[in-house]
Amino acid sequence: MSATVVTLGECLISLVAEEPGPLAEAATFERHIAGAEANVAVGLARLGQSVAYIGRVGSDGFGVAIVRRLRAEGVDVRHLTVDTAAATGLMLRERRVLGPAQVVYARTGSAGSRLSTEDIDRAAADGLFADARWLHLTGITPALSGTARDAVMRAVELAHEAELTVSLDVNLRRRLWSDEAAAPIVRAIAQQADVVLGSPDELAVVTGSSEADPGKLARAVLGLGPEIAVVKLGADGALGARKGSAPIRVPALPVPSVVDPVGAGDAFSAGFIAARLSGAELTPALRTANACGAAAVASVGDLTGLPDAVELERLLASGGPDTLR
Ligand code: KDG
Repeated sequence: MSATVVTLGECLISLVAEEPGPLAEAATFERHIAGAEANVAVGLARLGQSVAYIGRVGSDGFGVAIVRRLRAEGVDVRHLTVDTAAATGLMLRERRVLGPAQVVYARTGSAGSRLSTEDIDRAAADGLFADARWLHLTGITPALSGTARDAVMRAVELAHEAELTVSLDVNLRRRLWSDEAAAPIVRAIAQQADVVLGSPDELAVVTGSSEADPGKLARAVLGLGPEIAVVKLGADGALGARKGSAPIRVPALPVPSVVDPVGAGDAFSAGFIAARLSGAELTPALRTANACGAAAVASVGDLTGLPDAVELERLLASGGPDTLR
């Protein structure tokens, strides 16, 4: 069994406050599966792409829950290893109707952060890279530890050898590292990627630019080497730029009520990658990405709202009746 997309990172258990409001008052939490690359993997699997996930979880109930869930979603977890020397990473977060939601991590020294080049080499020896078409990375994994950073760089090397398309979703996590620490590392990955996605503030860090204009930021990204730059603009949609052509702006799918914004960027990336793998040009790929992002924010939890192909088709065709009966 071979996978079209390979991704790697830390999959976490996310405890999400049941009620919106400040973390200090949150007394009951729902358990969800999270982790940017795992979210993308599930998003891709739901859209019918075959995808393999490389990582580590602890030898605990949370690790078991992660492996079971990813497997149930159709993700190839043969290289999601159980590490008996560390615990599964945790993330706790409040839900806010107003203002940004606070996140607390308990992931220092976690099993996921112990990802290393050995994990990547083992997966490669099993043919994972040779058989794939796409490698997806985020800027979270290199922030986890030195060994995780080396693992990312090794994966890039192997992807180039196997001629895979490499995408990087910048995903700066300021609770894990500062922009100053992140900049040279994410820039080095971006320079070796074919597709770079990020919000304007993230792309400004990667490029070292003080531009606020998305089109100019995208051009600055292309100047680092990638073929495609995608600026995620949330409720304002997305801008895509390709070397040698004018940038394209695609509006978002309106979401009347954002229930939980976390995971929207990963859903966006999954939609974009799935569309490109199916041969879509930049504009329809951005439209698909926007629709997936919109679907994600309409339910609680990172994975919950990720659409399958049928739901995606409905969303893209929306404008029709609001009830299907
Ligand atoms: O994009 C959503 C992620 O932020 C979340 O799932 C957890 O990967 C995560 C992280 O490191 O913040």
